[in-house]
Amino acid sequence: MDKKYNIVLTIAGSDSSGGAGIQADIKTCCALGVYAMSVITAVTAQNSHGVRSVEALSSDIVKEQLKAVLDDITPNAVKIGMIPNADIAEIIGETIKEYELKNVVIDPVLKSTSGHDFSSNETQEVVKSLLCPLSTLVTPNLPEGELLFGLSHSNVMSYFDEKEKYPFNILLKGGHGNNSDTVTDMLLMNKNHEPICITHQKLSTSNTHGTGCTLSSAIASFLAMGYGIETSVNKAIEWLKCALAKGAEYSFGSGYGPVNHIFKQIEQWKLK
Ligand code: PXL
Repeated sequence: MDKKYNIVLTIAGSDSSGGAGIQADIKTCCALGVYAMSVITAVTAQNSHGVRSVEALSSDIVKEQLKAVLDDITPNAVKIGMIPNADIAEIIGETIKEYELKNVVIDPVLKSTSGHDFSSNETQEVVKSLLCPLSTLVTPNLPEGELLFGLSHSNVMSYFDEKEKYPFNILLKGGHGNNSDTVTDMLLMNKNHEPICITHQKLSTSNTHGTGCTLSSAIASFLAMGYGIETSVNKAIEWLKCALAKGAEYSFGSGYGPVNHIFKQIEQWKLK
């Protein structure tokens, strides 16, 4: 028995419709051949139209889940998604320190694709001051980058001018940008002096539910395999582009459908 899985621990909320949150994370890890462990922070009731309600799990059960897995199994990477309150954010921060977790990717989930608010100012403060400095990469979209860090496409250089303010790497995702044809994601790395720009064609689809969760867990999966940050980001974007293109072919519910996490499996087994 000398084989070892590449393991990602996802710490996130549950999406009953299966396209985002912990379900998207687990599907992504499985599709990329990585073993997924999951610590659930909150449960949402939602469908393709939006979030009907959210209930945070107690801090105690979140802590118990984290302790149970980490006392026994060391993940190769960690993805952090929905954090429903500041207490849970603090528990996650203490856990990263105590277990010296590596390759931590934080997707600062502030709103769902359908516009539901997931985070309070108090939680955002803990995410910014405690969690981000403990992470390998933070993956805000443009509204999150602006709100959390005051960063936008036009002032990204302030990341490099004030590095002491940002002791972590950021992938500023451009999907909410104004350009109708292309999307530019910017990778801001502490070791560099300028952004690495990744520009790709914008895909016309409303099946975008769970895009952010899927990208961050794909990055965590590639980090878990041992790739560096830049390679992991590039590979994850390439894979997400396929999952989005393949997801665009499907109708699912009557609102925002999910990306297609299982396109490879459907192809491989020639499923109908
Ligand atoms: O995509 C953000 C997100 C994260 N986590 C959960 C969600 C969503 C969006 O709906 O439901 C649980």
